This record gives sequence, structure tokens and C-alpha cells, in this order.
Amino acid sequence: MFGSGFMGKVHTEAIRRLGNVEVAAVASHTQELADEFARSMNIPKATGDYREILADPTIDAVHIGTPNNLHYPMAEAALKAGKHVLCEKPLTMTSAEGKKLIKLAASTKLVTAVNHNLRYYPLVQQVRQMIAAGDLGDILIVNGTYYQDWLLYDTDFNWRVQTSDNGTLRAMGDIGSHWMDMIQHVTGLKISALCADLATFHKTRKKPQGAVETFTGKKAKANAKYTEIPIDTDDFGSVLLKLGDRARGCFAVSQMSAGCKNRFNFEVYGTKSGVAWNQERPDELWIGHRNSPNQIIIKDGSLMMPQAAPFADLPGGHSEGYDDAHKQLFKRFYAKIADPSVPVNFPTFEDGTWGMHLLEKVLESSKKQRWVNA
Ligand code: SOE
Repeated sequence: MFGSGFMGKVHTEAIRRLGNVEVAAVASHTQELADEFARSMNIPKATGDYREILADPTIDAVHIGTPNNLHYPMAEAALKAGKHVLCEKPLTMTSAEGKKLIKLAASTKLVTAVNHNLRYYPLVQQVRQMIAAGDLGDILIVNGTYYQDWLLYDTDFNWRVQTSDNGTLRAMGDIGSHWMDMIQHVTGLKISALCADLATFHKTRKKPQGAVETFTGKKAKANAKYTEIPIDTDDFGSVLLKLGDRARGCFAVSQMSAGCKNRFNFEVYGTKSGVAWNQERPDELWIGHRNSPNQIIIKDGSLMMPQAAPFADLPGGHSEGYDDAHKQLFKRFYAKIADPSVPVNFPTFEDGTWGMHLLEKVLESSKKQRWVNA
């Protein structure tokens, strides 16, 4: 595991649930941070230098859950060291870096994945299968939001607010990347053009001494010492979309929407029916009909479409959420490593690089204040 923050913990726990994969070592920014994480998670080896882990021939795969600027150098070094790589999103800082990783991986038999875990909620897979089966008809309209509130105040801080660690796009890169991946995954349509507008509401933020873990700002001490620093990453962004050659839509992302903890929702409307799903109520799916009563179905693998049912491991009425979605993605990543003949059933570095390309188009469109083709 490369990274000992919020995602380091989520990945470590999900990997252990697979049963056939062990977390053998953790690398962090410093030896102390790695030691502390290894102690708390009971990991046998810890280091402040990830290259030590890459030099270990007993390691098969690495998970990268560090700040974004480290994804590319770590993934490149891992592939060169012959390790399979599962990397957090956004995959890299630029699409050019993503292309280099794809080329490198193609010259090996190594498996790559990017952690668009949100695809793996059981009812999201149900939506995907309903659309593939034609239940919604031809897709006309998509819309949605990904809103959070953990960066609402100018005293809220995290490495993501700084371009140096995060890249230029923050809300868009962090959660807009998920939204765009999701809508393309469920509809099977590619984003073909977009028109974006980005906003940074806090032009400065108060940076405390020491690192602040993702989502932990509310627990920060009111009397902590701060340095005021300029901010140019986006707090909010909205995007008009064209998908394929017919569908239209829009979405918005925000990390400053009070009350929205991790409110990712999407709606899809076709020539026959519509669907709506919200990550804060993941076991419910709204299905809208024109000529019969609307439905709300509750996640229950035994009642879901056969291709979606394997994504629900627990019986109906037993919630499956964020951690479970990671488990489902990781399960498929390691199944591919164990048996290269199984089909790829997870987002790859190709998907991550396409995602970076779209983010670059969002930035270009926002700067030019006009539509751009993807
Ligand atoms: C923070 O905004 C974050 O942890 C994202 O980085 C994840 O990708 C998202 O799923 C939840 O929120």
C-alpha cells in the first residue's frame, strides 16, 4: 500500500476482505507515518521510501493512494519493477502521463486499474444492465451532481486544495472525475463535447501546521496556527454535456455545499423510462415511467438482473456501500491477476487516461468560456 491516509485505510481493509491477498507492506511520506499506520493496521513492513517495496520480489501488486502528483512516478516505477498497479483517481496530473503508463503497461503482462469504485454499488450495476437491455429506450438526457461540504470554510484544508500536490482541477478532478466516469459507464455513451464553468469561492485558505486528513476538518482545533495561502483550485464546477451523437445533459460538482456529505447522484432519461440514484441512499433506485406508477426498488441480488446480481454479496435489506464497492473492484482486479484469461471487468489505465483527457477539456472550456469537443 502506497499512502497511509484516508484511502490507505479504505484500501487496506478492502484488500483484506478478499481473503486471498495480503497487505505485506506500507509506504508513506515518512518512516514515522508508515510505522504508525503499520502499527494501527497490523501490517508487517513499513517504509518511508516506496522504492524499497518495489525492490521486494515477493510483492505482486501495489495500490497507490497518495496525493495525485505522486501517482505517475509511483505507477511508472511500479510497472518498471514488474508490479501490477491499482491507482487512485484522477490517474495522473496530465493525459500525456496516462498515455505513457498505458504504453509501458502494454509492453508487459501487468494488470492496471484506476479506482472508480463508485461503479460497483449493486444498484449502479442494475442501472447499467437495464440500459444495456433497452429498458430505458434510447438515452436522451443525463444530469446530476456530486456535492460535498468538507471544504466549506476557508479554515478547511487538505493537500487537495493546492495545485502542487493535486493538479489544477480539484473538485472536478477529485469527484467530477467519478461523475463523468459513472455516466459513461452506465450509459455506454462517451462524452463527445462539453462546456464548463469553474469557480474558486475561497481565493485564500488558512493552512494549518501539519497535514489535515481528508474529511477531518470539522475535528480541527479552533485555536490552531494557520498561514493564509492563495488558492486557485476549483471549489465548484458545472458542465453542459453532449454524449454520443444524440444525448444531452449537465452536472455540477462542489466541495462547499452545506449538508451534502458525499452526495453523488445521477439521473438518466430515455425514450421509455428514467432512473435516479443517490450514493447517500445507495440501496434505493428510483425508476420513472410515463404511463404506469413510478417505482423505488430496494437492492436485492435475488431480484436484480442476472449480470448485476453478482455485485450484491449480501441479501436484500443488508446495506452495501462505499467499502463494499471497493471490495468488488479489487476482487475483479485480483481475479485478472490470478487468471489472465478472465475478461477485464474494472476501470483500467485507459479509462483513467480518458478521464484525464476529459478533465483537460473541462479546464480548456472553462478558460475559453465556450463549448469544446472531447
Ligand atoms: C474526497 O473528496 C473523496 O474521498 C474522494 O477523493 C473520493 O474519490 C470520493 O469517492 C469520496 O470523497
